Amino acid sequence: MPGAFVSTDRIRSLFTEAMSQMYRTEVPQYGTLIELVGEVNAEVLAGDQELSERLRRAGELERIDVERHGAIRLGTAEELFTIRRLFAVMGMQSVGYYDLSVAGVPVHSTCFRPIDEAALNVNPFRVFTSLLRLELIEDEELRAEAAAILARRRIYTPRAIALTEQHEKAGGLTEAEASEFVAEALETFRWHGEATVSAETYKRLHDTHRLIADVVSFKGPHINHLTPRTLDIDEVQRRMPARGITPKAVIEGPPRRDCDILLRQTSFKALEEPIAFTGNGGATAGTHTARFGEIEQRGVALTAKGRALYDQLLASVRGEVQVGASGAKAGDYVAELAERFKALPDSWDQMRREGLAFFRYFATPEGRAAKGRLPSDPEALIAEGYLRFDPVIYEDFLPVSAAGIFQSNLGTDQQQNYATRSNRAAFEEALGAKVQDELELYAERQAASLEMAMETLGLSSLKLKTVA
Ligand code: OOG
Ligand code: NI
Repeated sequence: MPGAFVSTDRIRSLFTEAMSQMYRTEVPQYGTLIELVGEVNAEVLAGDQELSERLRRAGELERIDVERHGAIRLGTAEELFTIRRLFAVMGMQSVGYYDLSVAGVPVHSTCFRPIDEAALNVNPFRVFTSLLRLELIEDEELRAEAAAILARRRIYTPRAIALTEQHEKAGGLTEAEASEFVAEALETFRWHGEATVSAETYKRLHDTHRLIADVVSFKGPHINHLTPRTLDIDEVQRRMPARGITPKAVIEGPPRRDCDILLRQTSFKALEEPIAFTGNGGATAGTHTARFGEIEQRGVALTAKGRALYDQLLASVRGEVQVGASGAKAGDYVAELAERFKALPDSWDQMRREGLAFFRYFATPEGRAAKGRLPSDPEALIAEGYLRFDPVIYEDFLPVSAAGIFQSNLGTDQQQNYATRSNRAAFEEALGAKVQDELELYAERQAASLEMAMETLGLSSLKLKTVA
């Protein structure tokens, strides 16, 4: 039907595909990584019937192959405001606030991603989006200069903005508009080998913080990595060297477990890319490192209680064993992590009973068949196989892990402590919206699944203790 709107899910899928293709030509190692992850995922699924079944039930099996996250770093409030509108065209909203200044990185960030389960299962594309905090630069002159440089650039094409406005006004885009939008929006994420500054300015920015040079010196916020989701991160990491990829020393996040929690990630070093700096007598050549590779493995989303335990356990390990820049003590760290995390139960049912993680409930065929003569105790429903539950996958990021990823790709010599802390209000003002609370989103999905399951069983008034 000509003139009909396409879904935001479709626009997001088209965009992810276009981005993936662009990144594959820009960073050849990304193609190698995708192959490796695909190979390991296929092996894991073939060897683990229970996992394949669980992913199929959750509607996640199809999304694994297209599942990616990326990251960009923006320079100004206006850029952040506009990216929110642009991502909305693709059905992505801002979830979570991450303050990275505590880890010596002068940015604060959010995750843009789809919210509802159906949209997540079509394509869960997420973008870790950071905003530079110029106010954390101490040198006043340099701060003013960086602000002036950023004020001059236009990172969105006029057509991308026009189509975003069209989407806002009309409530959607047609197929033709959508494909034009995808091509135009992609321009913002493209790599530019020409800097907008001289080699001398770049050096001053770089000496203050490598990240500042990366944000300020270029025409746009090049996508700096695109991460596939693996079902066995340890195995992919093990096979990386044979493919010419050298990962960082330790995997960020929780240890390997039977019941995966949250998010485990590892990255490999940025490319050193040739850059042309501006100059009076013509361009001068130099190099810049911005882009890197990363893999992730996702587990169950934790409740506030589970998350507090995770944060506490992780902090205790990090307080005990510091992994050196060249990976010294990595073995001790991994051993200590595994040991301390024994305090967090490694069974879905125990995590559920203790209210540590979120689950999706569903009525079983046995439950439907026994409708009318079911036990009234919800735990009995579970024990007798009438009601089942599966983990709700964590769809977000982890600030401590993100700081580790930032640091390893910027060089570990740059630890700094900024006096100013978290400034969520300023971030939301720049964004032009509130960031959504991820815990609320998970809790809503859990509650909705339980309500539906109970209704199916004809027991809609009952609630599980751990869920209430
Ligand atoms: C983002 C680093 C964080 C993750 O997956 O936690 C990140 C960046 O380097 O811009 O990608
Ligand atoms: Ni990442």
